[in-house]
Amino acid sequence: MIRYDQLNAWVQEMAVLCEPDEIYWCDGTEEEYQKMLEELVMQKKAIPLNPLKRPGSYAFFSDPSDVARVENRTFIASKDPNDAGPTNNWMDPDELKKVMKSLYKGSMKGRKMYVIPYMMGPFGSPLSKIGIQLTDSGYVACNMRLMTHMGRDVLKELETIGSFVPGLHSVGYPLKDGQIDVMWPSAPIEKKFIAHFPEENLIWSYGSGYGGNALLGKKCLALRIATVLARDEMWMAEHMLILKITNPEGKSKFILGAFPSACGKTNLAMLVPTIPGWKVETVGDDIAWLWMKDDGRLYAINPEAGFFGVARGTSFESNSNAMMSIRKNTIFTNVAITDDQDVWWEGIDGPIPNHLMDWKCEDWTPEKKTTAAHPNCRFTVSIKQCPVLADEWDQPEGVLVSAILVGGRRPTTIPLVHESLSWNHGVFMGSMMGSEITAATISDQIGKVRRDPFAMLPFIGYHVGDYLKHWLDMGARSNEALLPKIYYVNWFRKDDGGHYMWPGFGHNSRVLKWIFERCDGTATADLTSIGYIPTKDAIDIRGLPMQHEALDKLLEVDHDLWVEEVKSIRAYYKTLGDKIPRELYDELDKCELRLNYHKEQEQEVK
Ligand code: O2Y
Ligand code: MN
Repeated sequence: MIRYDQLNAWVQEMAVLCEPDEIYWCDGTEEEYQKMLEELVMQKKAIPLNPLKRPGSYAFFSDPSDVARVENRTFIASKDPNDAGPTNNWMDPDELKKVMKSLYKGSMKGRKMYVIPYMMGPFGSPLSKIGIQLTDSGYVACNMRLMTHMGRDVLKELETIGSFVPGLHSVGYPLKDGQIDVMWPSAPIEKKFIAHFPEENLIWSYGSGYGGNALLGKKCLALRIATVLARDEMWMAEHMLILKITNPEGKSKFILGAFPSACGKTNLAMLVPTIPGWKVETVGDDIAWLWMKDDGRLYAINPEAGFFGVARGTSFESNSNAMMSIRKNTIFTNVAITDDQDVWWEGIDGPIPNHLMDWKCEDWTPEKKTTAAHPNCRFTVSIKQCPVLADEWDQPEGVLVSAILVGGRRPTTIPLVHESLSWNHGVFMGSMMGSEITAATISDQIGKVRRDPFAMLPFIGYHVGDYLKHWLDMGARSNEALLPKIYYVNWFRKDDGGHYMWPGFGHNSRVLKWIFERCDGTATADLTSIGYIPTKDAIDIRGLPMQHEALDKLLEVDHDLWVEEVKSIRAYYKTLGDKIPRELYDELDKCELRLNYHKEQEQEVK
């Protein structure tokens, strides 16, 4: 049982280090939230939006150097570098603490230190975890209120849960006596550190006020630290959406989806089906925590209580439910502002305005070469505002997982959907997923695949090989009949002319329907070298705006390309070192054998 004097002692110790002018314990109430926002407006750090158009909403604008997660400044400071593995930045924990302590010394001078008690996961869930974040950013405190269960109730729950994950955050911009603050205080890149100490379940973040760097409940706790806890306690912390899908007969299932950033996780979680009678509802759009109950089945909770979604590209056409979620009580970051004080970004509905204030707070007209909103502009909103929120979204017992989707952006090779042959084969699929590098990514590797196992590469708090082994170990605790099937989906196949072959968005419900029916044993599939593929008539194509031949092509397995794919996966595994589990090499070998056998058969027929 945690003693509150332990918590107080830590808060005092950090306050002595950071020297804030004031310590403020957040109670999580609506009144407090409104007061914090008013204070930020008074300090000229936020602008209130037009109450007739966007009631209760505010816009913030970051420093141009602080606009996204900083992977090259994110560290896993385990004692042994081999525990962080080849995909993480590592520093010795004592050395990193020494460097960071010298930065934290006096870093909150002239500022208020907010003490934020927050809960990741529903109250009363066996998996939920408490975090306490100390921060000198009012913007962060307001965002945490929307993104987590935050406040007094969490301190009460601490009596039951007994422990918390401490997180210290400073924007790294102390104020001298009488010094005027800037709109978005932050530190230069070389002084930014997003540090995780997995052996102590400790998070230290310095120098950035933006998103994943600063809202410590999200990527730092609910993924990096949680992956370590999950490994040790036999559960899973994953970068996955959770959706509920209901068929016309009223039967529901829950499906998870692991996709890298910019692959439409939020859109899929809020999808509006184009097939009559089917319904999709949202449980979560970014993170899922999974555990196996005594029945041998996997259950999931969403540890978050809000969305921190990419605004750019969001419209009534691409995601009407997201647009309805952000009608009010929303925090916008780095969007453009219209002359009547509403928000705007590239890809939003309607014509391009003749004049805007851009995300750098400068005048903007369509002649300008720059975008008006930053590409990583965001909305923060409570999940409760989602019009298609599933009733089960915060039930402590979680939701039963029927299927897990994995996928990325692959213009070639990967069919629209294929089903795993077994749990281990599904883990193999997850281990090789990734997206093709495009000109939009600054790289000399255009055309190659950037692999991102289970979309977790930036978020695994330990060695990637051990992480994949943990997936296999979870499966070994149950049996195939009880485990969810894993499906590799690819909405991003292109034809020879470079056009997307699949219409995507609401039409993805056609693939979800096939998966739903596979789980029920009523949909048909062909066994191929790479897994089960829908038979020609198994995908519901009523009203689908595309040629049937294109669907055939989307479901084709190109054996020559897959032989190359296998080589590329083998080369990728080598880069990850010798901890890649033998079982995954076995899956790779079996896939290669099946492909070779198929080619031999083909040649015999010729
Ligand atoms: O740029 C940021 O700090 C946000 S990162 C983010 C936010 C919401 C959901 N996912 C992500 C991500 O990078 O995966
Ligand atoms: Mn994410």
